[in-house]
Amino acid sequence: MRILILGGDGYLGWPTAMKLSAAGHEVMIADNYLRRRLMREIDCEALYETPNLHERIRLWTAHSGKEISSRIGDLDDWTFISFVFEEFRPEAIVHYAEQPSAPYSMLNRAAARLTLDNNLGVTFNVIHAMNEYTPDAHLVKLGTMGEYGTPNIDIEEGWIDIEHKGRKDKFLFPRAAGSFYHTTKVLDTDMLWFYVRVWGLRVTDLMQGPVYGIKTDENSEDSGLYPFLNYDEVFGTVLNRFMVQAVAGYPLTVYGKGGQTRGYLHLKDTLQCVQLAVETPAKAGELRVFNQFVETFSVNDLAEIVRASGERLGLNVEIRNLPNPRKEAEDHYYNPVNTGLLELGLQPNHLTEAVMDDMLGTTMNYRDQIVKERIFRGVRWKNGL
Ligand code: USQ
Repeated sequence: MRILILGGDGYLGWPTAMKLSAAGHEVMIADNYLRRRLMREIDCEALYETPNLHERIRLWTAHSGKEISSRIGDLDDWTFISFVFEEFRPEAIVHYAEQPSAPYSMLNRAAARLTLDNNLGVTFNVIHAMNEYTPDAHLVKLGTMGEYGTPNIDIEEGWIDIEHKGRKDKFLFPRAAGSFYHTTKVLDTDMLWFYVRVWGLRVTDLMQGPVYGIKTDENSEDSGLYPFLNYDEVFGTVLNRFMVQAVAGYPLTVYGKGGQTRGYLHLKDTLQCVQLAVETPAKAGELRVFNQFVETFSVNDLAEIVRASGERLGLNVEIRNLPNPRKEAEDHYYNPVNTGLLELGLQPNHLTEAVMDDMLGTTMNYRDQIVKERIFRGVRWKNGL
């Protein structure tokens, strides 16, 4: 298939590009290096340097013998995105091209505005470009489990049947996001659902939990192909942060009581899920939603798993509960359904001791590059920084 990966330079986008290229698809990446720019601007650069997209692609071709093409530009700019769609005519589009950080979106007004404009603007342009150039293509859009929040009932897979005063109908499962970033994903979902209804687009919306990990089948022999590994408070996800904290000898930063529970998955499983979704497209006029995670953990569970792994690898890991800078439930019911992707064939990679030790061991290779000041600065949900 011809697959266009929007945001293909990112933590998930680059490994996805290699995975789909390895599987024999024709891959084009579009990216404007927004993530790299924001990381530099707020001093949240990743644990190690990563080559730019052109260099990454050269390394991938040398490693695999396969070609990936790339276009650098802003997908919020209609001239650029329409050029990319007209030129490449994708059969599938994987859309990661969003500002992905909840804390970034809560920093200040300008950061919230950038998140709103970029995320909604790009999704809007993608929808219009599909309608104009590739109306039969399939959009695989990265949403987030955080769209649902933490309701006191089971979380269904995207939709819920409701019986009200003797009548029944099916609705999008109620959304109650916990950050402004997550809210932009809810707005994306609503916008997609509107255009699916009126224009009959094919869309898969993946409600993904926090991702962890570095190595995949494609990059494990060449660290030049690794994705960014962020450990800072803004762009790092919790388990990746805890690994770096453990290596740095920095007490693990559990926010509040640590009972916050989410559905987690290894980077390899993100790739499997996206590949499965791309290769079994949604029907025309269907908004298909999958809950994309493998297992649930509380923050306390993760801290304990990292502490135990550290002990096995000779690190002395401390855990510290900090006042929670976010506004979120710290002790709550959480029971989301995730059968859709398993039915499509997902073979989960669980967070076993071996997986944890391998990730922590890899992180230890970069011990000297850790900048401790980046680990915690306390971006508060109420008044930003
Ligand atoms: N947390 C800590 N200590 C830390 C960092 C985080 O206790 O040092 C807690 C947070 O308060 C939260 C949980 O760990 O309760 C997860 O936080 P996170 O930063 O790993 O994840 P989040 O901000 O929700 O965002 C990440 C990705 C985002 C994706 C989302 C999936 O950055 O792109 O959409 O995970 S989900 O969480 O399911 O919404």
